[in-house]
Amino acid sequence: MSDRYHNPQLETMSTDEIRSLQDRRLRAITEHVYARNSWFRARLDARSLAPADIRGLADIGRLPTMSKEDFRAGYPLVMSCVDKTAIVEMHMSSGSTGTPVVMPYTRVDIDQWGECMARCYRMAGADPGDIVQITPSFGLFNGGFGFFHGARSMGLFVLPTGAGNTARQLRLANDFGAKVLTGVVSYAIRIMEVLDEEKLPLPPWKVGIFGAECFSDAMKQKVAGGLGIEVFDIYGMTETGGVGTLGMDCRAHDGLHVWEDHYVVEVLARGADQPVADGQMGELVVTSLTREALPVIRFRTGDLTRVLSRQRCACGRTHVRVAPITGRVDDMLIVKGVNFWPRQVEQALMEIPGVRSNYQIVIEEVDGVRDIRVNVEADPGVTGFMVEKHLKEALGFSPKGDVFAPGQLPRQEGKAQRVVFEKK
Ligand code: DLL
Repeated sequence: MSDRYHNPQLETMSTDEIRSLQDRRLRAITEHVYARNSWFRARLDARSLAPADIRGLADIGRLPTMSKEDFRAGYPLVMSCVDKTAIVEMHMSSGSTGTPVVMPYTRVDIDQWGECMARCYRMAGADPGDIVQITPSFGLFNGGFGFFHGARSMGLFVLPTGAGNTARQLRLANDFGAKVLTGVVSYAIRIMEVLDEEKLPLPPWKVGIFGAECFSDAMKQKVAGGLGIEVFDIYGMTETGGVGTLGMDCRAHDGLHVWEDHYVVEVLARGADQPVADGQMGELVVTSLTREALPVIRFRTGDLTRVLSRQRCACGRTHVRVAPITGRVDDMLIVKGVNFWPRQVEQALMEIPGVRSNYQIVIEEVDGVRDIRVNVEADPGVTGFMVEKHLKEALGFSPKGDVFAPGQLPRQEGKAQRVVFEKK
């Protein structure tokens, strides 16, 4: 399969070249954080490690891991490795606990982000001059600006609609001829609904780049069919520098390509510092090699995945590929002794003909005993019994299934809240 690259030399370099680049960059970033920031210095000192002890990738396991809690405790700029005057932008995520995680950027960091994102656009098949519709808000959430910086690096025409007013967005997309649609997964679903409700013509998009939420294969197919586009799964997070920094799938759709010249990824056993074998599921741990303001060193992302392949992909790229994110370490649900991920429920629901894309998994707890109810929007003719039967086949146990008319379940702006806990 032929593919297009933003940076052919770096995207297709040999595995040996990638490894020696990573060795060099790991040494440099360890020296950088040690020299520039007392929080990082104290962490290495506590292990009696000097930067010179980290000679390359083989020593990465000697470095301590860091977590979201460190970011929260370090609010606002405790972990920054540059002078405040060198910071040109910041993004922030608040998550469920509300304490912010802040990521500052230097000019160099913005260029690094733009480079990662431009590779993603190109990998999806965008051509210079194409119109990209950016639907996340331009604010503290990194989505809007990330898609923007990449579009600038690649030379796309930016249609910066931001969030909301979906009918107007669709009109603009049609009037100007948007070719690339970007956003969070739930917004792709919202767009399908509005197209249907308002009977608007389908804009001439050719690709959709979505992420920020788990995305089952069945939902990807539904979005691809509903919007008439090829769908890509883009990955990144505030702590690694935002959307697209960690990679995306290519047109072969055979795993997410991680940008290994910028990031080292390890898959560790849950709650432990031991790597699992390739192919085994574990927690993704990330080290950023090229970021200045706040590099992460062995950051425990909380996201679950596995290494799919270290071989050259059909698209020609050589960087490691990981599976689409299955869920978060703390997302696994246990009901009546059965363990499952919300993504499995989504996959099962989307396989039922007539079931729409909006759903909720309600975990009810009565006197400490958990039960599960699945609320789903569907066309007339779909019954609770049909939903229950299919979920039983897919999950091995029988949750209650309640069917609602389209538009009746709650919707959130931004990421959807799919799992709801109710205590009685
Ligand atoms: O969600 C970055 C982003 C924006 C990605 C727009 C894609 C599109 P945060 O708000 O910091 O940043 O949330 C990061 O979201 O640790 C994952 O749990 C989840 N996540 C991000 N991308 C994906 C994906 C953005 N493609 C957290 N699949 C991460 C599954 C994802 N989960």
